[in-house]
Amino acid sequence: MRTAHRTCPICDAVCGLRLTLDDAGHVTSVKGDPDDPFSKGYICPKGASLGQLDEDPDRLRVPMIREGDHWREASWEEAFRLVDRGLTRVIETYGRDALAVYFGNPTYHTMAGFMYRQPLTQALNSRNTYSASTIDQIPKHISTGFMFGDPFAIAVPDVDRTDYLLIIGANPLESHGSLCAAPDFHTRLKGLRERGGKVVVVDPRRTRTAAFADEHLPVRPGTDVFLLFGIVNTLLGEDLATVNLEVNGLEELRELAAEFTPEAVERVCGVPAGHVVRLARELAAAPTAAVYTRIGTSTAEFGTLAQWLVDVVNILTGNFDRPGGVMFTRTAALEIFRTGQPFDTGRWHSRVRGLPEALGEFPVATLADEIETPGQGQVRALVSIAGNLVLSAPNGPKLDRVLPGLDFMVCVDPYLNETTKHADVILPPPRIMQMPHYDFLLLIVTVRNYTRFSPQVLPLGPGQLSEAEILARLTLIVSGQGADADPAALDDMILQQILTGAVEAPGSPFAGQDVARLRAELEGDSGPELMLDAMLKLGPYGLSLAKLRDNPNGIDLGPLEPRLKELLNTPSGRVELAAPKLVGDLQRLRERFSGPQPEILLIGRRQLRSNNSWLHNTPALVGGSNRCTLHVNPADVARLGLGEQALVRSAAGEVVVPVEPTDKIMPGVVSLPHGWGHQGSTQRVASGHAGVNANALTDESVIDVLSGNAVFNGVPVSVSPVGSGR
Ligand SMILES: Nc1nc2c(c(=O)[nH]1)N[C@H]1C(S)=C(S)[C@@H](COP(=O)(O)OP(=O)(O)OC[C@H]3O[C@@H](n4cnc5c(=O)[nH]c(N)nc54)[C@H](O)[C@@H]3O)O[C@H]1N2
Ligand SMILES: Nc1nc2c(c(=O)[nH]1)N[C@H]1C(S)=C(S)[C@@H](COP(=O)(O)OP(=O)(O)OC[C@H]3O[C@@H](n4cnc5c(=O)[nH]c(N)nc54)[C@H](O)[C@@H]3O)O[C@H]1N2
Ligand code: SF4
Ligand SMILES: [Mo]
Repeated sequence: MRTAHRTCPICDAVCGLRLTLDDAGHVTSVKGDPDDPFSKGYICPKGASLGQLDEDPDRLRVPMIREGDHWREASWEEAFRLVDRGLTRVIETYGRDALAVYFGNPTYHTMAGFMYRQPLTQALNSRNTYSASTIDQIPKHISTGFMFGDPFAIAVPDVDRTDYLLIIGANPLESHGSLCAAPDFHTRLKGLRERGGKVVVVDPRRTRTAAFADEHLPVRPGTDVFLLFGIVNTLLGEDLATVNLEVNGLEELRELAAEFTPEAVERVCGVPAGHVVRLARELAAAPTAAVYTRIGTSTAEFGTLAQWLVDVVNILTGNFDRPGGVMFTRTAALEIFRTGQPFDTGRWHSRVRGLPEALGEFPVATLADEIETPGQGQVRALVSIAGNLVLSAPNGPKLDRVLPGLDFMVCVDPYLNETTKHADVILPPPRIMQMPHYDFLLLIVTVRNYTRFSPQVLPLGPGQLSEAEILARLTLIVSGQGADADPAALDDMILQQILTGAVEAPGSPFAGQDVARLRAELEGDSGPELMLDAMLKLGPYGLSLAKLRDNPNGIDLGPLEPRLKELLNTPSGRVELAAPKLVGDLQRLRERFSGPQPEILLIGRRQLRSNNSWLHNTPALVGGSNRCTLHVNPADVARLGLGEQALVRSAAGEVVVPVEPTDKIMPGVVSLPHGWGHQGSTQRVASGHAGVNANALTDESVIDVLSGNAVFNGVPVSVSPVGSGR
């Protein structure tokens, strides 16, 4: 028996875990790590199932090659040769834009997913680059890009010190927080209330978070922008604003907000005018306050405007970049993602729908169009890394239909599932216990400065490849170096780039140092570990991989501190409250809400024991309360005459789904969780709990125009009893 320490790789909470393993390498127990200064022993049912997940008998252990409907196991050599032939032929015949890449959510949680993303994208040099960002948080990058000149200037609520937390469209007691890494959100919110603070939740559903809060305000899906404008209108109209940053556009904002009186916004969003006014007054009066929002407002038709106004309210109440308000994390690893370049979107546009690029990517909502529509630049091949787009993308079934038309598809994924079944080759990463772990991305949004590295718990078996090596070899293949090129050479190039960047950066404490000497001092057992060591040594705390190894429970680096001045990168040097592209989207907002509104709107929900599309094969995580059902208010059940099952129809498609009547959801709104609809996968447990694909209803033709983000919340649907009216 032995004990190992490991950060949980599943969700954004980055909990520290303490594992017990037997001599054969089986995980016999998973507990929260009481000595982790950040998560302090917290664990949820998903983390507790990490052992089962890790040893899932349905996980792929070796590369798989598809021949027609038949799959066979293959050696890595054969698999990479085939990938090289398939991808190279497409590039040589049709050009680089014919090869698309998708980086799915788990790439945000692995070291390899972070470290090879840019090299792979650069080597690919295709406009058809896609990631989970455009079915998730891209509106936040765009709004902060325009406001602060830095698309990564994502401020997190200072949950542990604030006196007032307004949560709009997030359910951290079940999602465990996102763009706000805070293990054990529940205890943190309890602490907030115990110190006399207040928590208010705006959500069409009375979620676990809403039920815990002091106050829950139901809102009509997709209309949070109105609520937020009503708050801005009150703050400015009642002279409650205390702006303590250098800003541009305050007067323009005042003019823009003028039409959104509390009475006017009430008519659209359904939150009574009196409450809108009171929220504004409470936010302004609280000693400190923070407004926090996530998926409920981000994957919505006006996602970018909503993210913008959340920061605006935090600025107008004097809470931006100050303790107790919203602040920026200072990460231990050098922030190589901050480019210092001026920010804009639309440097190029997608071929079929003419959608603007954002952060170098096109929206996932148009990937199927680019595959399906013939012509110069048509996508003919796809590299999908940790993605299950048939279940995750808007109108996923459309991808299910068009993926078989590709000339070649390769997936890096541990499962043969709804999406990877279309691949020609699947390259499986090793077991979770065989991967070292560092959260390059999630640690940039922690509510305290914190760091933790987990070495691999078990070594790779003979002939097994690390995910780093898989991605490195893919990178070498798309750069034209073939299936046998040496991944170590790529790692050296990446290291060289990191070190040279730091040495050449203006004002860097490493300016002028000798890159070869810095390189010689690096330590680590793999490319990504050497890269981490470099980034820690070049980072603001002067840490190292060795230091992190000596502190397996993680290191607390102190509370967040103001740092906007350092990040602000607008041409004016000021915060832009009324950036032209943001303001330009207001006309679309007015038009969208001037006519009659749909009678029933579909929204999503996250479930405590699910994680997007990939945990349903773990027996402990399915069944009981974790089912794919449609939440419907009892008044709607009666009005629509629903029985046990309902037919839900949208412009994109239809599903038949079990009805779960609950007064936790407001009338006129129904909710279906995503990540279900398990079909054609070899995941035996998941197939027995199939559920339906929520994204058979979401419409890829409707997007948040500024960011291209998918719209999962506020989808117009009709709901009818099964067996009638078909
Ligand atoms: N209707 C609706 N749709 C949604 C959402 C919603 O709220 N409503 N939410 C959206 C959001 S926020 C997100 S982030 C996306 C997520 O959607 P995706 O990007 O598709 O991500 P996941 O479903 O989390 O996992 C995708 C794949 O990663 C594989 N995987 C797991 N671990 C690893 C690993 O270590 N390495 C590799 N290579 N693969 C791994 C899994 O087997 C799975 O096939 O879904 C989006 N879709
Ligand atoms: N257990 C679990 N945890 C997860 C995940 C998971 O699948 N399961 N996924 C992870 C991922 S990829 C992400 S991005 C995060 C997301 O983290 P969260 O955003 O906290 O997760 P959701 O449960 O989607 O919360 C969105 C809330 O918005 C509400 N909502 C829907 N439409 C609207 C609207 O128009 N306005 C308002 N105000 N609210 C609305 C929904 O009812 C829901 O309660 O969670 C992460 N953590
Ligand atoms: S809350 Fe998230 S990080 Fe923590 S144990 Fe659960 S799944 Fe893992
Ligand atoms: Mo996400």
